[in-house]
Amino acid sequence: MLPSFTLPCYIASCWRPLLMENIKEGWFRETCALWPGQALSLQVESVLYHQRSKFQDVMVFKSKTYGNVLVLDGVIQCTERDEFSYQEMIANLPLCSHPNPKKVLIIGGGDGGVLREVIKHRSVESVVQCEIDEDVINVSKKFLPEMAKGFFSPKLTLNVGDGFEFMKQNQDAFDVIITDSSDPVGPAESLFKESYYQLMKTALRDGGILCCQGECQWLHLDLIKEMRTFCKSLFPVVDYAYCTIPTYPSGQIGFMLCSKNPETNFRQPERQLTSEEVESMKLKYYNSEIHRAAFVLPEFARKVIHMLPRFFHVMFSLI
Ligand code: SPD
Repeated sequence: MLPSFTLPCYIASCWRPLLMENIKEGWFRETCALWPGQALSLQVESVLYHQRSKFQDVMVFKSKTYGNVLVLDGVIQCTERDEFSYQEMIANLPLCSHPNPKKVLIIGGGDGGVLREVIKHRSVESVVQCEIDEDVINVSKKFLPEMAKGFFSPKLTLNVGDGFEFMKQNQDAFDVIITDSSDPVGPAESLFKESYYQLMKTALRDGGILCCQGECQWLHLDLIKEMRTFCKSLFPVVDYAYCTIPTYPSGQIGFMLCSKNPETNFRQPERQLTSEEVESMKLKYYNSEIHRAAFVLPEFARKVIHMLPRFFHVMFSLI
């Protein structure tokens, strides 16, 4: 869940006390500076695990109606009931937009859900996953076994360590890179910056595609717009999609998609899944129709996200 370059800054975090104040009277409440004035609550049946890892506060609780819930530094990362929407979309939007994805890199994603979706694709021959926090992987194997089952796949090379360093040493190597990160507060902040996208660009092969956690239209429009602007300066094709998910802030989350292939049209999946494939891959959210629909943004967001910055208008008017 964390970018691994943060190692030195996060050594200190293991001496912090466990976060206790977010469960009161049998309810977990998720608050964060990134969604001020609002909070999601889930009723807790029991806390199954709560420890500080080397990097963060890691908790799993059994909820009354959402199954087991993984929480990192007080923020919900996934629940057994609704995780499939995010994991299926962040994996299938890029994989079905690529004509023949063989080598995939996953950065973060320590619960294993994205990996589970990626290895369902027959064309995918190998997956490297870089996750810095081994405790998250182990906790998921124990308490979120349906998500973590991909960790036993022969296609996987698991790298517990620095995703940034890994990419620096593996250039021109991947068809698809997926960044399944936590939110851009603290350690994961760098994963929402231009320098990180630049690094992914060099780690991608020609024609490669990336897909990253892209936060929420209801909460982070300025950030999304800023990201889209720098992505446009790096890649010929950039687009933004989203899915609904009850336990993420404001009930939805987005995805930033970039392609090195100028012919890519993210809105029309390059490989359409038949209903038999959707069935055999046990998909519960993704299908080719929702792929296309995911790029249709509500007007308030479309205006901001797809509006080109002023200098683009000036440049076009000069041509
Ligand atoms: N606001 C929480 C965003 C978390 C995104 N990553 C979740 C990891 C699930 N594999």
